[in-house]
Amino acid sequence: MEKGRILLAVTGFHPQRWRELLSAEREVVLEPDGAKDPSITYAVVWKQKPNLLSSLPNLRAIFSIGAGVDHIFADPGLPDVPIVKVVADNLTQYMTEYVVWRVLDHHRQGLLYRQQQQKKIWHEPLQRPAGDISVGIMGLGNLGRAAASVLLSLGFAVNGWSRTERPMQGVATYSGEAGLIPFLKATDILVVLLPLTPDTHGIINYGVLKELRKRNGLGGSVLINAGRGRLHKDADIVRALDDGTLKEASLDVFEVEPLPKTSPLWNHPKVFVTPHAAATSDPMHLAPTMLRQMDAFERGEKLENLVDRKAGY
Ligand code: NDP
Ligand code: OXD
Repeated sequence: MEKGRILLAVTGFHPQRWRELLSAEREVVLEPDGAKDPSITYAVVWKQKPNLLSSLPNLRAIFSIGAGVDHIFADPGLPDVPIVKVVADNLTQYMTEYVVWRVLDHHRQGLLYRQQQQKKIWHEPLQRPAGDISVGIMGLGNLGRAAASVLLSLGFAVNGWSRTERPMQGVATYSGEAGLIPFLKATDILVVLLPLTPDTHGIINYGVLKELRKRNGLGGSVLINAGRGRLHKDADIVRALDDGTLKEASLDVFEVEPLPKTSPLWNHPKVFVTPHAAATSDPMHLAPTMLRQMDAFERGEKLENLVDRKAGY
């Protein structure tokens, strides 16, 4: 089979590096030049323009530049071809670092120490051991499981919640709607690593935050969201922080990105903001895997890391 051409269709950043790396082995056409081009068989995308992919008559597969694929499903004219998501050690490592960094900062009272330092206060607060704290990971998939195993090795108690039952050694696992409340009630630090789907949209609301365990060694419950912003409601988080339902939050993702300058989250004293930077898709690591998959597909082999279109992730 002839080597198919690639349409590179991204918004929000310049895809130069992706273009260089993919063109090492295949012809790459930059959107918008490729519309209706019959020689294009693959699309490599991040937030592609709506109805663009449906204009390609011979498209055979879509490759997401991220682990999340909600940006692809946002296209009303999405063609019915296989979608491949990112599963890569390099991305998983970044996310594990982010989760462990934020969990440790909340657990080791980083916010209090930063405040004390500003006021030149020399005071050692009571510090509980990690084993007194339970971290609940919402979304026990590729990223959630990797973070869970490092948190376990640090001595935290770890809970996990998934759509289907996902047993994991050392982790108390819960699943589905019936498992959600028991999972929350056993959780001090909630780490959200869910995909955004019609089922998970807005799932982290005020009512859910109310269910978290509050009488714990942390002095309150904590939210860390590195999944997607539209899993939560920004206003519900502010409300929960202001009335003490939440002690602190680390947010990497927001309902609207970039986070509008008018958002109260920017200046909230209990919030730590990062600009959707928890785990970056590094083309140096990901482009070669995509090229390898395209070659294998053309030899008649199956694509790996396929998205389940019905589940939406
Ligand atoms: P996976 O597909 O491997 O895992 C998703 C997990 O979420 C699975 O455990 C799945 O359950 C669970 N899940 C999905 N829907 C539901 C539901 N309705 N109820 C309960 N659990 C549910 O994804 P990854 O771990 O690779 O990535 C997770 C998300 O992280 C991405 O979709 C993306 O949004 C986000 N992300 C954010 C980044 C950032 O920089 N902030 C970087 C990379 C990813 P089950 O196991 O039963 O299928
Ligand atoms: C991803 C992301 O989904 O970076 O990979 O958000």
